[in-house]
Amino acid sequence: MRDLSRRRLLTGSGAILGAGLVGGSLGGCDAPALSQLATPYDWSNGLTFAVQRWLLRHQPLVREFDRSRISTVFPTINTTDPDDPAYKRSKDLEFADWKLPVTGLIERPGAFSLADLRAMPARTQVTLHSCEQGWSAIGEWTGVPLAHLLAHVGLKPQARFIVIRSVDGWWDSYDLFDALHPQTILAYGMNGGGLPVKHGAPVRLRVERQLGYKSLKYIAAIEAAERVDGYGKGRGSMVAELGFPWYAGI
Ligand SMILES: Nc1nc2c(c(=O)[nH]1)N[C@H]1C(S)=C(S)[C@@H](COP(=O)(O)O)O[C@H]1N2
Ligand SMILES: [Mo]
Repeated sequence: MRDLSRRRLLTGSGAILGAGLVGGSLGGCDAPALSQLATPYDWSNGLTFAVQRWLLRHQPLVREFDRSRISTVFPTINTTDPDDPAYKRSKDLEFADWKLPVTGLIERPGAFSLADLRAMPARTQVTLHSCEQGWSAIGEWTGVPLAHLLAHVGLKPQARFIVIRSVDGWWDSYDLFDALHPQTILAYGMNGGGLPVKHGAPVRLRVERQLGYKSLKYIAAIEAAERVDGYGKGRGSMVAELGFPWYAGI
């Protein structure tokens, strides 16, 4: 009996690893979480990534809360008002001139204004934000699903990652598994109003299955790519270059 369950466990974990590596092929072996296995820490990150991809293979939604659960205080950290002349000008115009370029491996590249995004189908979700710095808060976010925008512009078949850049120099990348998740949205509204500047106006990303640092604020550009090892130092994100995991699944 014991032997059988042990064998089952072993084949089970083999399946998990296999699924992770195949799941990785949604993101590719070039997924930063699987391609840099230099230290035991990298290995454990890679294993976390593989197991989470397997557990979440049916793309379940994260828990959504009732509006009554929205936190009265939602902390804000790092950049809270980008010190960038073009951003400041745009902010003074209430972002009327703001445009979001969508380029790279895209059939119909374009640039979208806030009004363009607001005219697209919207999703509102009340979710728990968890920051790696040890705090969490519940907020309501309204925006257009990234999947909708990407379907609108058409991803080329080679596209496997979405690279996003922010006004303050933050940048990050996401494999299609997370980029196309229904709760991955480009949010322009928070708690029933517009998105405040301190929370990333005019548009921020919400990636609900990862830690707060993956939810980029002050989005400036979106690009579809086949690989991310040509960006920056090749680790797939700014925070990864600082030593944080590229994949911050929770
Ligand atoms: N462009 C940009 N995006 C960012 C950050 C930032 O400083 N700049 N901070 C990140 C971190 S660590 C967290 S926890 C959340 C914080 O979002 P909030 O300030 O709206 O609470 O945004 C993330 N996205
Ligand atoms: Mo964070």
